[in-house]
Amino acid sequence: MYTRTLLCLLPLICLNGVLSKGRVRKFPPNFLFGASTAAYQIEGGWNEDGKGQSIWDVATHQRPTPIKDGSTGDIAADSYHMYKRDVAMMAELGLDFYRFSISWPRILPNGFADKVNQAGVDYYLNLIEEMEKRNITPFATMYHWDLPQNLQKLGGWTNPHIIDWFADYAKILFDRIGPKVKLWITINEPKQICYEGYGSDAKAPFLNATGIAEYLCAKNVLLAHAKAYRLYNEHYKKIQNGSVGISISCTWYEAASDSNDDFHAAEDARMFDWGQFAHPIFSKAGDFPEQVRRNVASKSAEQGFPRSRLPKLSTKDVATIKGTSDFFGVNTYTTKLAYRDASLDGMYAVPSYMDDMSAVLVKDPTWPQSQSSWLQEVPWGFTKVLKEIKKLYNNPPVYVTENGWSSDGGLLDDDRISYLRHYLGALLDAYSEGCDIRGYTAWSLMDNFEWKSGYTEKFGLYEVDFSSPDRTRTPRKSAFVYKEVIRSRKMDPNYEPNYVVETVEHGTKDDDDNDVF
Ligand code: GBH
Repeated sequence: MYTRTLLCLLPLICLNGVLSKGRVRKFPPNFLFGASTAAYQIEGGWNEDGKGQSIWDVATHQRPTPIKDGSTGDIAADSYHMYKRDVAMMAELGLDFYRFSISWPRILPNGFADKVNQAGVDYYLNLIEEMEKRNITPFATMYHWDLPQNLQKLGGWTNPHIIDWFADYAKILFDRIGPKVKLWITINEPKQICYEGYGSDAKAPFLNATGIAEYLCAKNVLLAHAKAYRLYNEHYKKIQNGSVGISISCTWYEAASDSNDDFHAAEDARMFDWGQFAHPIFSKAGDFPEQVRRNVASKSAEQGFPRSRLPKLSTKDVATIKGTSDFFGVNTYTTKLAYRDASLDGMYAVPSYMDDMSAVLVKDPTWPQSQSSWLQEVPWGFTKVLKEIKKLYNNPPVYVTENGWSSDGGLLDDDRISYLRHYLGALLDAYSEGCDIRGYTAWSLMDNFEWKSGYTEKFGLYEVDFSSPDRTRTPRKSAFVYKEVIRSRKMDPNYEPNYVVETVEHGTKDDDDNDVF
């Protein structure tokens, strides 16, 4: 007591004390805050009102199940019925925008554009209308992984015809939903679609044809994105006046040592992970990054393939893809260390994407660990991702379209609060170094179906009670912290909400629409 009083007589030290967790920092004027979800992860209503089956409906119904807890997204958070509650939550948080995705097979049950399911279109129009009442801007993603099964039968993203199928789907969205949407994302995370879905078995359709399928997919995804972008630009932009972009998952890979080899391992890892998709769209030269073209070509030759397993982008393809994004949507969560180790030759299958990259990727055990094995809190890696995008791609406008933390549940989520504060601080660091960052999106508005992990990893600002028939939603402590950031347009690391778990639980259980804020 005595010591503290004494120290506070010295203004400088006293100030240091007050700022022990860092200083209050302001967000730039016009900076936007949002939260994100994806259709399959929250909607449920998997076979209602004419919806067709997606590759995730098929995957989760497979026996034996590929899903960790044997669960499905049949009901999920039931947002197909609970969307009014979802919008009330957005309003409680004070969100500027909400990023959601549209289910392709809900709009086009067979994947093709011959038959439009009006009930599916109406669901999204109703959601948007509800958001309009609360002044929340819709930020719509056309594709977040729930491919119509009918198209998967034909090879899905490995079939070049999907470029037209996707553009047909985009046209229907622009025609029917476009008048209400000013912010579009064509595709969420091409690398995860291609590598996790086709190159490995981490995501549906579990094709697991590495070294081949992810590269076929990459070319098709890029051309499909570009075709949708150009369609909007040529036929809709003048009337609808919106922006169209793409969301790319960008993990930071840091060299494990200052050796030259590790420097190149980290660079190759970044180029394989996100440069593969960012370069063709955002770089001045276009095309796949040199590191990716070179590595896959030389490995393919060594392995006796008559040509590179990475399909060529023709001069026309390069021109078609280049410049097709009004902003860079960055999904980013974590950082890994990368190194080279020749003695580990043979640790990866041949041929494979990982062998082509030839980097060893590891976690640092000292970094805080979330409930998801791959996700650790490394805020400086976030700053580095944003600065690298500025450097490589001439400082494009950036929306951080996903960022968040997983826990194993519970309402008192101080680990998520710490992550949120540190990542917002890291974002402001990048901003102060000149990065053109326009907005931030928390993943996720609420707990949801975390793909192969089922319901075992909770990312929500709101907890969802998956055992209750009405899927009761309750704000976690982090929701109040985020709400204060949005209200004040400041990040105050010392802000502590007055959060009492019992009261909150009681309040929302009694009345669904109870505004607990
Ligand atoms: C996002 O992807 C998705 O868009 C979203 O649907 C999802 O719910 C959210 O993240 C949370 O997972 O280190 O080899 O184990 C995040 C993309 C997924 C990329 C996990 C890295 C780990 C690969 N990340 N992945 S590995």
